[in-house]
Amino acid sequence: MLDFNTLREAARGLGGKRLAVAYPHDHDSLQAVVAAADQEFVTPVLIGDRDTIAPILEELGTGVDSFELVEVSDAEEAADTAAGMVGAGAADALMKGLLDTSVILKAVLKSEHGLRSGRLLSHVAVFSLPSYPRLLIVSDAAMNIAPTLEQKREIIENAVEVAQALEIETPNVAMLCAKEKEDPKMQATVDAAALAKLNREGKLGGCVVSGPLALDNAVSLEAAKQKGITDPVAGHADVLIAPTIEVGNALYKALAFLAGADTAGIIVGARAPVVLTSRADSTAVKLDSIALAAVYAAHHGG
Ligand code: COD
Repeated sequence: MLDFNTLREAARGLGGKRLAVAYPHDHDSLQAVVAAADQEFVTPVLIGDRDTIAPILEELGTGVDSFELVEVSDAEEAADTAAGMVGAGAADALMKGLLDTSVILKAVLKSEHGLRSGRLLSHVAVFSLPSYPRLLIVSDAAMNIAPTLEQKREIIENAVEVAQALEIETPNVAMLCAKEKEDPKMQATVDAAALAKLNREGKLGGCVVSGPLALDNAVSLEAAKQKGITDPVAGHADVLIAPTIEVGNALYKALAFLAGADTAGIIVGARAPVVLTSRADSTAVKLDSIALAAVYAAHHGG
């Protein structure tokens, strides 16, 4: 199984994949992109304003002429141009620079760019934690706001694809809820039980789905034992599926900002992965997210 060091190793040398970077007008994004190019994770194509990008690259000890650059006049044009390049096959992955999340997501969703594949797009975050012996995948922390049962099923399928790119062949998927028993007053528990049943019936394959499960029982065998929970996923979750964006987002931020996790995140479900980190994320998070996109694209032939 990969940890983040082996993720970086796996990405190194994959540099043939072209990464269209929309509006890299900030130091952190460009620093990550320069490092990703140096380590041959990807070949970046910068889409933005040359006069803004050139001095930042100089500060970083490199020249703008080292990169392919497509000039655009504003953030929206950058998002549309980058999405169009990926849709047309001129790039293999997309990255958000200094622009609003909704601007890049809307560009990705525009049918004319050809990036949509008919599947649900969802955000998949991967964490390496000092306190957990395996990688932990969380979805959806950033895109789908209040997923329906069918959308949760697709969120699971997307997360499983990322897990498999990380060499977790049959991931354990925990449907996060506030308790372990199905309760008609808590829709999340009803959906969780329905998805676990689909999985048992063989209608949702490639993984083992369990739920409803509270967070402690998903990640701690001790906690599960104390509650008398005997479940193959309990204590061994590879993937945590959040019932809403608020749960997913708070979990992401708690792991990244309070628990000292290494973090990477991409949107999957389109024809190519989208690196979608937030402004507050460090350069390391951005670099690891590029590595994840490169490994995912290589695994899925994107
Ligand atoms: N997957 C595939 N198609 C989608 C998806 C999806 N996840 N979401 C919308 N679509 C399709 C719809 O079917 C429709 O055809 C078209 O896209 C437009 O749909 P709308 O009208 O719902 O789209 P928008 O542009 O109003 O909203 C889409 C967003 C992704 C922008 C919206 O869901 C959103 O704001 N999500 C939260 C983003 C956010 O603020 N995250 C904060 C944490 S980083």
